[in-house]
Amino acid sequence: MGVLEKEILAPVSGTYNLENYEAIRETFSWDDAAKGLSFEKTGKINAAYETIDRHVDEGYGDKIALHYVDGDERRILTFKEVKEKTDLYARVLRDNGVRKGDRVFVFLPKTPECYISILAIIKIGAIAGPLFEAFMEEAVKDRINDCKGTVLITDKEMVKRVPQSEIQSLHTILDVENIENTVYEETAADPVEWVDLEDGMLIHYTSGSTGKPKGVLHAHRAVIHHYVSGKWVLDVKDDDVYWCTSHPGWVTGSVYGLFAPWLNRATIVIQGGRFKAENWYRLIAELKVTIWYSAPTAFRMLLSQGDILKNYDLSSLRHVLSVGEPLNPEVIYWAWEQLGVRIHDTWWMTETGGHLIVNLPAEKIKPGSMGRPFPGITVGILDEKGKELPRGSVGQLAVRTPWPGLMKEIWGNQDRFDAYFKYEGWYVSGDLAYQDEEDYVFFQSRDDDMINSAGERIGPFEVESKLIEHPAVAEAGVIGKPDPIRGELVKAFITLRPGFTESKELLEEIRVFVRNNLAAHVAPREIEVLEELPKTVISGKILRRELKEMEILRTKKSN
Ligand code: 6R9
Repeated sequence: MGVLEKEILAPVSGTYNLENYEAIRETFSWDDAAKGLSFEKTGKINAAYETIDRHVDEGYGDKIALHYVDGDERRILTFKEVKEKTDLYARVLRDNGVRKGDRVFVFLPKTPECYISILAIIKIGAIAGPLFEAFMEEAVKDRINDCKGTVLITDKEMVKRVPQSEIQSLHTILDVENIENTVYEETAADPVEWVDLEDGMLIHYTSGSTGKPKGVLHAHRAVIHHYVSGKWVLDVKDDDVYWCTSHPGWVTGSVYGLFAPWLNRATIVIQGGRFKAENWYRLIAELKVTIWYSAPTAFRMLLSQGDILKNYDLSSLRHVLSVGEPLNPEVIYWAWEQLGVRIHDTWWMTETGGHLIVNLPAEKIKPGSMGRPFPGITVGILDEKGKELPRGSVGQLAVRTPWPGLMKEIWGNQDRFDAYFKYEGWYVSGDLAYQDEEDYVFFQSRDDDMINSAGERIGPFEVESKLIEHPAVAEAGVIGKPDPIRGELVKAFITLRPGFTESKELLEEIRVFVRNNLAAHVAPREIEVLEELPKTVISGKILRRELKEMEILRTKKSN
């Protein structure tokens, strides 16, 4: 089953925020865990206040909140400066008619303004919808339309990908540059809107295996989960420099790129631009990054670049974490040998709002395992009837409800929400896994057709729908093809409409069509033309699973 007993890595000696996992599991309560947050004392909550303003009120206004790095550009903002900027943005939003509960989207590259916009929206009680920077028109439109977003914050470049005339609810588009140039009286009122723990704050769209992406809504209470997991799993301390490599359009980039580290008063790094191994290593060396959160696909790319890491002083790194897809043991061993650090895998989902299965820094790691349940979390491996299976058996990975980060709803779709809770008292993840005698959980696969390419969850349905909009494509079946670097890559099988013949140019044209209309990262890297697609007899559903098996069989033969 892949558990190699000799491959167990002991913790690196040091002092960690959580030293004794077994003891805390006995005594844990979310109420106790939330004690460092201010709403525990004041009874008033606002997630943006807790994340930034609280530190200013507690006397840490001059601490560096962020380092921004893009090419040769460098910027530093203190907590006080971030607070003042979120106040400014919040006032501009109010003046543009934004009220509590409204959905406001952010479509910006990874810049301080992107983070500040998200916080400003939440500060006035509205719901922030961060969009991934690579989205094209269609993806932007579908998401804003779904929850009837009214205002969008973007910039002069990205606004070109916003088809405003096709988004009826959207009454205002704000350019960050104009927001930055707005001036208010110094005496302007504090824009914080105090809300309930249950009020919505953040909506992230995530792919399902059928239908359009779902809008996963999180409530202000999620910051309790963000705060505690930031303290124990990220192990943030006051002198840390923390870098999460994701864009806030992905839940990792918002929860563990923004909320969790800042709730724990970390100095964070925001890095713009594309992935390049040299730049990443240079950044760690230059800013002396101590905590680094990234994804297996990035680690695999770094690994494949070989020795260049020897040119950089990476000795500042003390704690490294991974999320998004299975973390290959080879990668853990590479990091251990080359960087002298363990990589701590973490498992969670957009819907769970925060870490559920983790490797804590003071505990041993079993390469191949995602770790153990976070304190306060109970994992179950269930059969098809929802009955718990014994240790070692593979089944549906489920978690006892509730916990503070758990989503509040799927926007406008009760049925899709209820599907996660089909067994009384459990949240069913859609992943298959097993758990060993020491509680470590081992991921096996998704239970559906979802594709996981470079840590991005891609719904085959959305890609298929786009493919068949191309005049040459009759039908399409999209799968994840196993790939050593990306985990999976998007592969499309298509049939052609009469009158079209297969050619390299045509396939490239189809690929570019998806890229330009949906998003670059979902465009199939491979397209193969078939005479017909395998289908279920009764419902005529395209059998993606069969396509996948065929592909895997072929790959095996050719190796
Ligand atoms: C945070 C995030 C969730 C799905 C999840 C699972 C996969 C996440 C993983 C992992 C293996 C890990 N996944 N962490 N698979 N090991 N440590 O990734 O959210 O984009 O919603 O994806 O990602 O399949 O169900 P999201």
